[in-house]
Amino acid sequence: MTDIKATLLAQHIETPSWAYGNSGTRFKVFAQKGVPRDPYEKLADAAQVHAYTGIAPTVALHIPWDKVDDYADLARHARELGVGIGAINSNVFQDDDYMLGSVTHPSGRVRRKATDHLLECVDIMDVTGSDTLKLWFSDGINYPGQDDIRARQDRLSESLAEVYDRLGEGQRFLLEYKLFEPAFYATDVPDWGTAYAHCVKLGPKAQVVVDTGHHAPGVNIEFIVAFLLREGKLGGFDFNSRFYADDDLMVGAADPFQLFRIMYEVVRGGGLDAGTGVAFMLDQCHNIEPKIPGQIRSVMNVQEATAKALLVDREALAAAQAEGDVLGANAVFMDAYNTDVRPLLAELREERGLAPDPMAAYAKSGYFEKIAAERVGGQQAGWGA
Ligand code: LRH
Ligand code: MN
Repeated sequence: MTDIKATLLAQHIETPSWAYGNSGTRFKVFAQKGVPRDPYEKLADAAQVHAYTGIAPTVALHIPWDKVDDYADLARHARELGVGIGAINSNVFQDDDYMLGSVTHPSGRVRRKATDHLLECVDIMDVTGSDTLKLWFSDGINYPGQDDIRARQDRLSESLAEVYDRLGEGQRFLLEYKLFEPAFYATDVPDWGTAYAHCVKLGPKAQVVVDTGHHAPGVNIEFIVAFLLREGKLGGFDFNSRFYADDDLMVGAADPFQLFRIMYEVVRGGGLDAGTGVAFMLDQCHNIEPKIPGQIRSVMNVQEATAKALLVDREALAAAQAEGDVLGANAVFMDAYNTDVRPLLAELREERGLAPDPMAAYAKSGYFEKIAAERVGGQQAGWGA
């Protein structure tokens, strides 16, 4: 049990700055009281999640949603709050120039503009001390014939190569894939295979990020995780859950069993081992639920799935698998999943001086009432579209 506790104590989940801002769908973005107006206030809210869970010490930024005059000062502010700046997310999906693509656009001028933004994000990494650039491209086409699918891959790899060469010592980029949306016929990085192939060609500083909401219904995500880990190409996760498409709901909310199966392949593949460098990031939108509690609940969902995955009796499982004992093996797996790990996690929190129930402790803290009273006026943060 001590190893399991040690692994859980070392767990590190990164929360996304944009989860603390307003978000929604094309139908409506509902504003909520107390929402941050700038990246400084977003970091303050993220620090609350770390304060009550103990395992969320870094915050991913999104540029330009988190654009500031002085990124070194923002990093200093984060340190004062007891958190750090995590992955830097590029944004080449909201500028009018990118209607027909960004780094894959037919126009060299637009491709240049997009690549320069990616390079600017590496400059921000240099200043904030972040070692990870996360690249997601909304690039794609809506109608057959609209553009040349192969030529767009040539343009994409040219831009990725330039960014790859710009990466400094200890820096890497994670390439994110997504089946569709906003493109509705062909997306230029639609699946893990495309992302993997580009990353293998580029080199060790390029890895794949698995956003759990970016697959076709029915895709076995834990297979992709096992495969990428085996190849040393799993750079990280954008955790969320969904019932239909890229719903960006709380991780584990829609399918806690899937999250358990994913975390089991992470444990089995050494993805929690020190130095493996797999980034466990949340990428969610709390469209109708309170944001900070939503993040606390999400971090706890990953922690619970991880604890259950660590409880799988690996020896018994291997023995049953070797004997071809199908039901026996499945039973060993399900025993772990059906184990209530909440008492173990409450004990772990108390051992490190935290409240056993983070949700209740945050609710009692009065922090929400404080920010709701203070944060009046100004422009609430959102997706800045
Ligand atoms: C795209 C995505 C990507 C982010 C955005 C906030 O759907 O998953 O990771 O840039 O959401
Ligand atoms: Mn994502």
